[in-house]
Amino acid sequence: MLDQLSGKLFIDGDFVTGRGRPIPVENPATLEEIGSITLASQEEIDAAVAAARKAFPDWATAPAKVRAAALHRLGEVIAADADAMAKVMTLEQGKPVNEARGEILKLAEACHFYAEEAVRVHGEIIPNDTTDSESHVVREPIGVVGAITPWNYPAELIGWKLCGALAAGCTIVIKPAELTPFTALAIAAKVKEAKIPAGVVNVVTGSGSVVGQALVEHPDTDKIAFTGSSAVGLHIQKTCPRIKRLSLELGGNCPMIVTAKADLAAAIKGAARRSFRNNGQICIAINRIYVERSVYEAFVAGLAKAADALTVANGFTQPDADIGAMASAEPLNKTIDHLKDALAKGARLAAGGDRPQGEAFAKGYFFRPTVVADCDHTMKVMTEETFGPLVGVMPFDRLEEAVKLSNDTPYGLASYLYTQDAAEIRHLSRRLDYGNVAVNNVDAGVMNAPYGGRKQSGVGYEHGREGMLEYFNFKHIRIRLDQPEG
Ligand code: TXE
Repeated sequence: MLDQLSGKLFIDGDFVTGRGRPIPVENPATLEEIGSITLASQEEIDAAVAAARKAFPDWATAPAKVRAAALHRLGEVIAADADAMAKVMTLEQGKPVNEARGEILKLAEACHFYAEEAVRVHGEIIPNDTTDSESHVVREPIGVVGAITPWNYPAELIGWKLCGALAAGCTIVIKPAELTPFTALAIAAKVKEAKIPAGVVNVVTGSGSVVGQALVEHPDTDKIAFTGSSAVGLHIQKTCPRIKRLSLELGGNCPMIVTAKADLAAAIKGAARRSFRNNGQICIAINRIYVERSVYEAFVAGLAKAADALTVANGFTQPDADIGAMASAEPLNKTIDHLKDALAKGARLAAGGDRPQGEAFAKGYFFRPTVVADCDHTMKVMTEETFGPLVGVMPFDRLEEAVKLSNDTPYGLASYLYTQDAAEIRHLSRRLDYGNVAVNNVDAGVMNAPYGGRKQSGVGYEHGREGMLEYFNFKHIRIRLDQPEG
C-alpha cells in the first residue's frame, strides 16, 4: 500500500503525483525510510481548495440520508481493511499493530456515528413576543473546512473532523502531520472506494509552516479545524488573516487524583493505562498523579510494578506489544529532559528511566515506561506537557490541596479522579477546571459525548452532537405570519 501512496496528493477525487520536493518518512522503530511525501505547492493547495469549493453546493444540499449513506459506506470499507491500514499506521507512527487496528475501527465508528447524526439535523421554531411572528432557527453548513492534524492519532483525529464536517454538509481539505501522512492517504483511498463525490474530501501533504499555514491563510477556507500544540494553535489564531471559524484542540497537562477511599487496584490499572498507552503521546494522557498520603506508598509501588510489566517492542513485528516506538526524536528527547529535571530536583525514580536494552532497540525511539515519585510543582513533569512515557506522583493531605494542585496549570483538557465515595465524587469533579473529568475510569473521551478543552487546551468540541455543531452556521429567519411588513 505504501508504494501506491508515496508522493501522492488526493485532489478532486483522484490521486495525483505531487510535483513538489519529496520529504522522506521514516519508521520510528527502525529509522528506515518507508517512503516519501511531496511538499504541496501553492498551485496544488489552490486546486484542492477549489475542488472542495466546487463540490460544496451539491454536497451541502444533498438529502441528509445521501450524506449518511456515504458515511456508512466509508465506515464499512475502512473497517473491512482495518488490518492493512493499521500496518501503515504502525510503520509511520510506531504504535503496535493491534492498537493501531483499534484506532482504525474507532475511525469507522466515527463514520457510523456521524452518519446517524446527519439525519437528525433540525432547526427550532421560537415563538416571538408578538403573536403574529415567529423565529425559525436553521443550521447551514459553514463551507470549506481546512483540517490540520497531528501524528499521535493519525486516523481518529482526522476522522472526528472529516465525519463531523461531511455529516453537516461541509467539504474538507486535510493536511496531515509530516510524520504520519500515509494513514491520511490510506483514508483518502477509502473515500474513493466509498464513492464519496469528487472534491468533497481532499488531502494535501507537506510541512505545517508552508502547507498548513497556506490553508489557514487561504481566502477560500471558511473554517480551520486544528489539533496540535498550543503554540501552533495560538500562532494559527494570530495569523489567520480573515475572520473564519476556528476550532483548536491543543495540549494538555492532565492530573489524576487518588483519594484514600479509592479502589486502589483499579486506580493503579487506570493510571498505568492512561499514562503509558501510545507512549503517553496523548493530549489526555495522565501526566501527574496526586495521591492521598495514607495510600501513597502502596500506590507508587503498585504503579511501578504495573509499568515494569508493560512490554515494549517493535509494534510491527510484535503486534500485541503494550508499547511500541515513540513517533520521533522530539518527544523522546523531551521525555528525557523532563526526567532529568525531576531527578535533579529530588524526585525518586520508581520505574523505568532508560531505553530498553537489546539489539531490537538499538536504533528506534524507544523508552521504558517511567514513574517518578515525590514530585512537586517546581518540576517540568508536573507543569508541562511531556508527551512521553513519563508520569510524576506526589502525595497530598487535604482534598482542597489536591484540587488546587490539579488546577495549577494553563491547560484544561482532561482530569481523572478515583474514589468510591459519592460525596468526594460530587465535590471534586465539579471543582476540577477541565472540559473532561473521568471518575473511576480513564476514558475521558467517548464518541457520543462532547470532547474539548478549556484555557490553553483550546476552543470548540469534537465528538457527539456538539462536534457536528462546529461545522454549522445558525441562521435566524424571523417570519411575520399574517401579512408582510411594509
Ligand atoms: O505539533 P504541531 P507537533 C503537542 C505535544 C507535542 C507538541 C509538538 O506536546 O510534543 O505538540 O507536536 C501543523 N500553520 N501535541 O510538532 O507542531 C503540523 O504540520 C498551520 C498535542 O506534531 O502543533 C501538523 O500537521 N499548521 C496534540 C499539526 O500542525 C501548522 C497532538 C500539528 O503540529 C503550522 C500533537 C502552522 N504554522 C502534539 N505549524 C494533541 N492535542 O493531541 C505546524 N502545523
